[in-house]
Amino acid sequence: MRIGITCYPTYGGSGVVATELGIELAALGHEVHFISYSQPFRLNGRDNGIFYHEVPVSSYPLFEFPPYDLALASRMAEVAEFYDLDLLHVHYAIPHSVSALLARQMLAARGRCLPFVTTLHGTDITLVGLDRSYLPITRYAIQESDGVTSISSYLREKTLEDFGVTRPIEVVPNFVNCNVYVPIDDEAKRAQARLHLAAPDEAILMHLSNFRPVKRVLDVVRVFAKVVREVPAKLVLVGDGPDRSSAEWLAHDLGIHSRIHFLGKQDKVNELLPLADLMLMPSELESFGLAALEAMACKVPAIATRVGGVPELIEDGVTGLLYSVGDVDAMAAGIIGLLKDRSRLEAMRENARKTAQTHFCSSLVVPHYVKYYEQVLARACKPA
Ligand code: GMT
Repeated sequence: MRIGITCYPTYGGSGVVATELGIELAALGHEVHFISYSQPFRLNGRDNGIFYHEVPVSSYPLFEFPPYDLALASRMAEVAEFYDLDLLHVHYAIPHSVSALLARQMLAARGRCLPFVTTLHGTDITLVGLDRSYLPITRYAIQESDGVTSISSYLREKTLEDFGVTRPIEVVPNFVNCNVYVPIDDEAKRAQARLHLAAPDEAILMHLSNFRPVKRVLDVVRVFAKVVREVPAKLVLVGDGPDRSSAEWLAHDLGIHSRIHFLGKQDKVNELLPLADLMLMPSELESFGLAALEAMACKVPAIATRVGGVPELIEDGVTGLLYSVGDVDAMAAGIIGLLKDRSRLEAMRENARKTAQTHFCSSLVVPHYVKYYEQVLARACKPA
């Protein structure tokens, strides 16, 4: 198949999923065309079968807000025509599904079928999509999509309830490449690799996000401040975003700044995650929680909040621990308990990897997308 993929190319879970999907599809022999305003950050431009098409957005003095969604629709239609695309797959409904809808109409007027699949990721439904200024158009574009997938059952239910769409929504969970996200099973090697982050007797707690308020990075720092009173540990914060400076201030105020590594944005998170003992994900809301899955594949259980689609990924007490949002005391107590009970932690580490392998490996999930594309194509492009 020749598939056009559109996503937000910057740091963010939906862009990561879209990019990894493109890479996996190309590895299966499909031709993948990314169409976006800049190259998705996990693409290195060298993969066979992957092409990138930039969307130029002209700015005129008259345009206080340059219409990216229109430029995107034009580019989608052009790329579909020039490269004979079979379908478009857009990640994050706003505005990508609207642009895809326009591209489909433009090509239909020329007698060409170009169906599109919309994958819902989270705040496109739970936050942005419910903003009155975006709701009607988002609902319309979801309803008009030739196929709609969501990354968790939670998000499907939320979309059906809040948007009242009647189109069936297929749940295709997020995935991880279980051959790239791997634990370091050689203990001596792992111990050696951890040394640049922590002393041998220190635990390593990790957090990975785009540091937006929804991630509650300040809770990560507060939890760590309590943990470190009881157990020698270091905190490694991976990522950057609006709440980074507040987190740095808080770390200073709590007197724990020297125990925290603020690493900023990192490309190869698969090399960092296996060094951690635990991942912290105390988010206000997660429709899935991709960072936790990536950690689990590396045998790192997550301490997370019982929100959105997280319980579909993490089984409380088995593959991680789940708490109420903001319950810093309980999270800290749970972490301290686990770090002091090495055999329980070890069992949880094994379970986390096993869950990733049995339910969320790209080798299992990507064929689900391919099958879904085939169904959509058969339905949408029937010969007259
Ligand atoms: O909604 C967002 O935070 C944006 C979105 C993104 O593009 O980063 O994240 C969502 O999609 C991720 C990938 O599917 C999920 O793992 C996140 O749980 C989800 N975020 C939220 O629901 C808050």
